Amino acid sequence: MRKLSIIGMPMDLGQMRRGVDMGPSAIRYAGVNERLKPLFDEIHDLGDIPIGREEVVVDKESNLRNLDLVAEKNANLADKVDEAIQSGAFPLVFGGDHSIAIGTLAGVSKHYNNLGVIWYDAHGDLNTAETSPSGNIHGMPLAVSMGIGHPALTEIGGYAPKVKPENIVIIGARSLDDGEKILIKEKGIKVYTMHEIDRMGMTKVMEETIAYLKDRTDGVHLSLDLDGLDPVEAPGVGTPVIGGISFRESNLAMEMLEEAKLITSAEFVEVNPILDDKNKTASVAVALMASLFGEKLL
Ligand code: B3U
Ligand code: MN
Ligand code: MN
Repeated sequence: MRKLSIIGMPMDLGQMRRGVDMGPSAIRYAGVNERLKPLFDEIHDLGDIPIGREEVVVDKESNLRNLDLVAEKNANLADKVDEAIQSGAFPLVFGGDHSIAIGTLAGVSKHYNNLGVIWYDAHGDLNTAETSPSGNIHGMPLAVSMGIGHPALTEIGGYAPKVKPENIVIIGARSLDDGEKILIKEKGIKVYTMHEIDRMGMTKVMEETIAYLKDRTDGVHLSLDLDGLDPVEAPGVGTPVIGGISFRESNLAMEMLEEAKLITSAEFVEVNPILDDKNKTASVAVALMASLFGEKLL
């Protein structure tokens, strides 16, 4: 039986642009439940994790904006994701800014010995308090999940790391900070920047990604930041970067992942309806989910 659990994470504390907390609503408004319904035996929408409207706190000393709240809320998300998996469902999380991947991965990874991660993003999200230009935790979740960062974040779920560097594939990168580039080289993380996507084409990129992860992992989490796509097609994101992946390439990527039966959990993040054009970005997210879960053109 194919069962899906949807969890909304209306988190905007990992960055400074408000409105991304409305991402889960925007995705639901774009018709996600109806669109995915024919693709599952059962869909349980578990609603949203409560976040609250506390004022933004900048801890100048740690360079980690809203550390305590981001940690607390992600621990709640981790529990919810863990429960969903225990119930036999595929967990699908709607963001929210990308700091929520810290909680999603904390909930997912305990169910696998060798979790793989596909990080579909314009950014590396590999900063630490020391390397971050912004202090925004949404620029750090991949480093945190490797066990690099503040213990309040790396230890969520009571264990670290959640993922090994050699089990990570980053796709779509085109805005990497200096510290992130160093970490990528140091840890040997596999990265397909826009350069490789342009040169090789998305088909080859996905064939290689699938072959690479299939051998070495026992489950693969897809963490899809909508800013991985080009801002022309996905304008409703907080930090758009020109020269991104097209919708067609992204849709193909989702179809290839579906064919490979590789993905065991997923999240779609950074949808900000305040910055969007008639909910276009949420609709793109829903279309990509449909392809990921097996909707066919014919
Ligand atoms: N790398 C920059 C910018 C950034 C990261 N993730 C997003 N933006 N969405 C930072 O602040 O860490
Ligand atoms: Mn991101
Ligand atoms: Mn990004």
